[in-house]
Amino acid sequence: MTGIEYDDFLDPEYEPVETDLVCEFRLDPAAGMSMDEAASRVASESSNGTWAPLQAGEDVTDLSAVAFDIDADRALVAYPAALFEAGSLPQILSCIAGNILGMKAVDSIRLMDCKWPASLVEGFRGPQFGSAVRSELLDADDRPITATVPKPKVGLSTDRHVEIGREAWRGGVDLLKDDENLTDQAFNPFEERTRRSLAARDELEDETGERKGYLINITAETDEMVRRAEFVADHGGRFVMVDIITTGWAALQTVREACEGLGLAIHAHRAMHAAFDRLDHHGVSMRCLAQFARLAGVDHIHTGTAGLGKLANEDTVGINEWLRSDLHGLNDVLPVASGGLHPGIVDQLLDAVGTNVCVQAGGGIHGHPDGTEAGARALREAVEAHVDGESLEHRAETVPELAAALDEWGTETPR
Ligand code: RUB
Ligand code: MG
Repeated sequence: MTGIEYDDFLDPEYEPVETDLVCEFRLDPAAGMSMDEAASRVASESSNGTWAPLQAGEDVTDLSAVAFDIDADRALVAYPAALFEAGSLPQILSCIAGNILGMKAVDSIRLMDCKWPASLVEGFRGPQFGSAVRSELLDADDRPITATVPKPKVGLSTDRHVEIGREAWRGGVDLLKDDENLTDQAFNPFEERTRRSLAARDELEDETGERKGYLINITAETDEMVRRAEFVADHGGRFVMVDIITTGWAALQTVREACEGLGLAIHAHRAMHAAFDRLDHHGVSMRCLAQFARLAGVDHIHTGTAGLGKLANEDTVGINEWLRSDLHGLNDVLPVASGGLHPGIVDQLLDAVGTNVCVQAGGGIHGHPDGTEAGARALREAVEAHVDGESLEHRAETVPELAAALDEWGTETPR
């Protein structure tokens, strides 16, 4: 190849080969620009082109991407695998979700979906446990996992936090999770919270006869996250929580590597995802963010509530299906439904998302009129009723905590 011209990047007849990474974009071309031109500019800027035709000369590997299937506002772009460094999410994202998001050639552009070739997937660790956490780390192999996050999300003293954890575990939830804003603050320091909460977990395991877990938020600067993960493992923890978007993909990959040796499962919280995925015509879809997270190796990830909770969500059901689908042998990821859930919505939620999930509620447990333990029991019973094929109302006849939750919140979705 001696030159790189714009039309090198568009070929309607192109048939992708097995080693290509194929990305689907939604495009709104700038004024005066056709879809074909805009799509070829996307393929160019995200691979080896720029705004001007180039005299590339000799000694250049041909790493051109090609736009090949353009239909209405969608374009597929195929990238040769040699363009990428397998195992480096930052490098891959600098190509397929980099400069192109700000190009004047498009008024808006959204990375919708990716089809990953084996050669790229093999560079990543993927999840250490995935949905196997249900049986390997907990006693929930025949039902959805239940989880709660203490509220208020920040400000609880360590004493109060640990006590709320005890009540929640005693009431029946499997997992206690730190909220995203709680890391290592003076009112509730990380090390003391970890030590005391894990000791409480041990007591509650003895008391209830069930394995319980604590999703400790280790989110911080990368080296500090690794140090915190080691601290958790040293004190008998089996899970850590990482806020994966605010932390960043490279840091997540480093934590995943550390967790391999420590045997810790990673719970991925996704605060800030809406900066990428909330606008349906621009940014990076949650589907793609979930794909990056699976490659990096999280074991659980929040994917929303199929429209039933308090937060706007994109295609929870489709994303969950992708997380469970085969990806060249990589483990699956357990989807977490969270954000405005309460026992009265559980039936509708599990009908929509299936039972291989984690159901997590904050306000829907700690806002129960009779307190946290009653709220936890109501959530667990709602989940069990669904699995048993029993209506919530019928179960509530014998479970006063569930009856009180239904009286309080009904079966409405909150705003
Ligand atoms: C849930 C909570 C979570 C959000 C985020 O509390 O604090 O941070 O649900 O969830 P509550 P997602 O149950 O009181 O709303 O990442 O799925 O949007
Ligand atoms: Mg939260």
